[in-house]
Amino acid sequence: MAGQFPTDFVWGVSTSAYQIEGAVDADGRGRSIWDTFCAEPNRIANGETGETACDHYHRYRDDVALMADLGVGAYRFSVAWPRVQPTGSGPVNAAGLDFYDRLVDELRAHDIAPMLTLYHWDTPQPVEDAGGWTTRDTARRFADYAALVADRLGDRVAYWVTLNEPAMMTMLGYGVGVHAPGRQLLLDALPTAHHQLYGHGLAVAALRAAGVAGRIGIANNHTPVVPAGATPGAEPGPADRAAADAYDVLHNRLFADPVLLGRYPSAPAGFASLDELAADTAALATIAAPLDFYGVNYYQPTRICAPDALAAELPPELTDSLPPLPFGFAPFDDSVPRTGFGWPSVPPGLTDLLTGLTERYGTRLPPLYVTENGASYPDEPAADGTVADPERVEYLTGHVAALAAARDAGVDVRGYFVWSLLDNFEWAAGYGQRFGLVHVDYPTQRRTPKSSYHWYRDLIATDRPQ
Ligand code: GBH
Repeated sequence: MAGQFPTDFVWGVSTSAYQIEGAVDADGRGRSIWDTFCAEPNRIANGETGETACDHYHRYRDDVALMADLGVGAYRFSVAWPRVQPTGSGPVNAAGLDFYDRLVDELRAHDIAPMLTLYHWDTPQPVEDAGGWTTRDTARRFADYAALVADRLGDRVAYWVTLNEPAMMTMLGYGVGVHAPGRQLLLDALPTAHHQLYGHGLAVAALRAAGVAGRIGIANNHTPVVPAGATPGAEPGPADRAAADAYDVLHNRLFADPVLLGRYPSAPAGFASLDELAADTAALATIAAPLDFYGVNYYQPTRICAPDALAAELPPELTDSLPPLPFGFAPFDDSVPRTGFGWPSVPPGLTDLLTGLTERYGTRLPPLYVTENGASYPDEPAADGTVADPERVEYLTGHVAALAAARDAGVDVRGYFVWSLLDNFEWAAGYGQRFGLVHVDYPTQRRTPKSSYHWYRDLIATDRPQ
């Protein structure tokens, strides 16, 4: 399998700050919207929080050692904005940035290329209090923060990722409110997408102005959208196709077109405010700044039907209380394997996604990296202390094969990052969903590599000149 990949193909693992670091009060860190959200009742499964998480802030050397033993060529992590600027503006908190300085040096000492994500959803609370991504000013603040990080780490970071999944921040954070900051603006959340994308463009300009040595990109999550009838086996009709097109705009093209083409997709019915965003051509010119790579997070395809069908992705209390969206989520056939979250495992979706992006964006598409792919399962240690996760091995094996198929089809994809190195704080699901190649026993913080870790190590080793 790995023989199909060139020797300079980058095998990596991904994490994010709030999901692993803990140490929320250390060294002058300010509060983020996730600290606030987790403290509210009924937001997170079992009332869990990222207060301790994997205690990576104190155990990062152990975690880098795990990566070195795994043999990865790169590590994608995120910087917590509230560690760098505790109130989201003003001078740098040097003690907070020191942590990432130590981490980057530790990685480089082990020949692991740092891929640094500037923003993985942990907005400083004072920035949210001033409007968060509903205001354009947040984009400027984000670029100021980017410049502070570039100033300190610009000589040593190999890859810069501006934003992680602005689609999820828009839909889950501001649209339906199952993530921080917990707003329920529905399609009125579209301006938050525009402001994030503008922040991305301004941050790219700030990184270029700082003369950072590394390559610059973004990590968008994409899902191939499949028009479907509302019941398994039913053929999709015209209303289902229109709904699927609307969802494809909302989830995929709304975030990729401005970045790669400098324009918004044409607005489907119900997306009136998209036309206003499209008129902001000055911002679009900034948003379309040329990138050195394009990061893609892939988990699964989505089957979309006309809006009268069950909105399977949302909890019932939300679907009951909100006005209807212009699409519905159709179920997958029972024969499709599910991850612990219940998400379908569909490896060919990754091939379809990568070839689809290549076709749609053509020469405007920079080299691709799969910046996240992975699955959760309820992994627990056996009596002898080992952790076997054959389902994750199967999920990853299928997706690496799908990646090879995309390369065979001519896709320029240069790296693949497993989500995640460690079991960690899985947002609204708390600690119940385990995505790691390494099991974390939270009470003791003991790390135990799972069988998938050994599988990945073998894959990487066979791809390396001995
Ligand atoms: C990523 O988001 C995040 O970047 C990361 O922080 C997170 O830990 C990781 O994925 C795992 O969740 O099958 O219809 O229920 C991924 C966004 C949104 C992808 C929900 C899967 C499930 C749709 N995810 N989606 S459904």
